[in-house]
Amino acid sequence: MTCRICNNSTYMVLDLGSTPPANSFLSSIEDKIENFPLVLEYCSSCSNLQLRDCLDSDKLYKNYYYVTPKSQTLDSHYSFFTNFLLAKNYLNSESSVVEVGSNIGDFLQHIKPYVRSIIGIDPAENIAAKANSLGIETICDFFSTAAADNIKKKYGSADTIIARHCFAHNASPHDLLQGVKLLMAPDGHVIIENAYAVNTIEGNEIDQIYHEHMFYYSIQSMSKALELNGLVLVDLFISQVHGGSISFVATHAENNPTVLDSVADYLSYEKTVLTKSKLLDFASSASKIKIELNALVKNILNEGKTIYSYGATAKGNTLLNFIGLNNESITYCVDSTEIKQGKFLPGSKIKIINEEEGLNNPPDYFLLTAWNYRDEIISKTRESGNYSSAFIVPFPELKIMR
Ligand code: JHZ
Repeated sequence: MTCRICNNSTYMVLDLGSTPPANSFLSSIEDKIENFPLVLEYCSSCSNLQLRDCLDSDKLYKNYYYVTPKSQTLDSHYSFFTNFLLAKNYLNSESSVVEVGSNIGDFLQHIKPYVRSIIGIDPAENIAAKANSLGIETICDFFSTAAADNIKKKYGSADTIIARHCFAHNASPHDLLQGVKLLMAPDGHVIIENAYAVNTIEGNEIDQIYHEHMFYYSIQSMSKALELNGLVLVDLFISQVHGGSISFVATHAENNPTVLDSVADYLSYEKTVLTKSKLLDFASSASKIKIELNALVKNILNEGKTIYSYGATAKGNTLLNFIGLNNESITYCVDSTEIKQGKFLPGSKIKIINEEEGLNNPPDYFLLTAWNYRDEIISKTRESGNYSSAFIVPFPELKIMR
């Protein structure tokens, strides 16, 4: 295929077969759902990983089930991230902030005391309505050049545009960046946080691949995309959130800004990871986890023991569907998100129950499909008095934690 960032040719890295969209939870076990191919491609010109086939956004986001969970891990990430933005003056008490893909507004709620004004924009009707009901002004729309133009006319330019874990969710990065270019104040900044391709590859995180994640950004591919839209990468912030993330900081290229050393430092390491041989290792890790996890589950079930999955995550749905595990081997999936409870995971048809039910009638093993919250979820389980359920942690290497 042709790279959606730089127009050069790509090659295939991994084919995970055909799966349903990861957040399309079923209301009834009888519901039928369509599968779509999940194929990862690499462009060696701009070091960009992307899906070969992108689904129509309306299909993915109109009615959305991902609601930012209440989590200590996320709260402390918001604090580190905000401190970084304030310390570097990418945010200050005079900043007007627009957050793209703001979900129910948790992050905006967090930065509200430090800035002049906040506005969110999110395409999911149910999610934007929830944010507004919580007092966070949220426009219900996809961010695009047209949406940026409307926001600018109504509210003026934005000093800081923040886009956390949503840039990868759009098949047209150039349209998003043109929107940023239009909306951002002359001396403003945009901060784009995303799962980092280096962590995805090094951590064997094959489950980060699902239809919503159309791009797996690297410093090289993001720099290229920015450059093609009159913007320039000036700084970055690395964190462990969501399995390893990067926050790209960019501004208008015509300002000829200083590019901080952080960019060159991480770039040189990135180049040692995004290589043909490491991408091949990543692809082999998919077959390895498939064999090992299936064998482990089979042994556990042969001993007459039970398994629930923990976390009705988008990632988990890639894992279960790729491995071929379903409600015959995994009895329930436990999740704290109210609108997911009572539904069934797409593909595997495992019923989602709430955390209390999961803890009142615990299994012998939890398959930790929300492994990015590993320490928080294990501590919470132990603090509730459950010392009996072991946790199967699938990434970076399959292991059992007791
Ligand atoms: P979580 C989502 O991916 C969706 P997912 C999206 N596509 C994206 O890009 C990433 O996030 C960043 C539950 N939970 O965040 C709540 C508990 O039950 O890993 C959530 O359903 N108990 C936008 O879906 C799920 O786990 C807990 O204590 O792969 C976590 O979902 C905690 C902390 C969470 O993302």
